[in-house]
Amino acid sequence: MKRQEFVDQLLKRAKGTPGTRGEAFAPANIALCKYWGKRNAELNLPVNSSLSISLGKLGTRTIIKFSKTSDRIFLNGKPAPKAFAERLSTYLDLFRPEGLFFEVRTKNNIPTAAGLASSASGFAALVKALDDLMGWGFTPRELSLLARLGSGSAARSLYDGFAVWHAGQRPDGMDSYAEGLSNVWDDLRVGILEVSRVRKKTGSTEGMNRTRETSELYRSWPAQAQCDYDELRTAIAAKDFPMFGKTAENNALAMHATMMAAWPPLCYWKPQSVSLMQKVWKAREAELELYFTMDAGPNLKLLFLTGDQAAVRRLFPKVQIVNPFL
Ligand code: 2P0
Repeated sequence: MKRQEFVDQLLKRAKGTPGTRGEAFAPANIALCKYWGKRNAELNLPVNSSLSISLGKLGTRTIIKFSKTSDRIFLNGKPAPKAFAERLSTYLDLFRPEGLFFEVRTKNNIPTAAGLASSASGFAALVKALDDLMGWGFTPRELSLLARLGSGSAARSLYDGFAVWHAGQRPDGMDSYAEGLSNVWDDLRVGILEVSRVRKKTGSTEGMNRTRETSELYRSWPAQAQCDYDELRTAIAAKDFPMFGKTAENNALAMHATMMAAWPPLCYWKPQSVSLMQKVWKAREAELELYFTMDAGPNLKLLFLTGDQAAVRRLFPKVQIVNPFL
């Protein structure tokens, strides 16, 4: 199935009529059980289910209107870079009424320094804003199916707090949606440790395709991801922080191991990433309940509870701390 067919099928369920303006916010999210590998690239269907935590008020706000002559895309108040604008326009083609163009103004309130301004909150905010403009009246679940086509991880950014993205089994991808979990973990904190702001050489899509095609270790990934997903759900329900942290950290390291075993090898780490990991391990040996996760980049995201916040700040004075449930 082509993505246009997928969209057309979904749009049959749309209700209202278009207005003149749409606006929405979506939070960034950090995967605790990672999405790594596509079973269908056209429909952005993942190999495994994933689970994430949103970053509260940090994310993307987007305003969308119709435009007469051409698409006009702005990022953080300036005309967007060409590659960014083209990616959005191509995505908007899926929803474009005949002869119409869009004006999109999108802003990230995630400090660029955090290296977190991602496609996840971007595409989630865009589909929410589109829903507002077009009057579709879609549920978050339906919107997650559309956000997924823009960027897989965007499916999870439709929700605050914990979210899961079901891998699904259907070839048409209609069961590969995300949903929010009602669990709230008030004293959970995410700490962002920036190592580098430099744009990565290998994007996630290319990275996961290469890993899936060439890494022998990737064979063990789907089973580990399923197991970690189940353990995280159990740990979240029980608020078992050691189990939660251990599973998230191990999942991230296993994902990176599959990449390093790819060819050509793929390593998103910098020397400083490794020294920060070692600092976390040493702190844990000294009984601090501190864990980390990492995405397709060199930055670390620390996981800890509010009771240890002062100790974490002492160890990492530059850490940016986020309350995911604010
Ligand atoms: C995640 N990542 O679950 C994983 C962990 C990076 C490492 O989702 O190809 O930008 O657009 O679907 O969503 C980043 O990949 O990839 C990602 P596409 P996306 O958060």
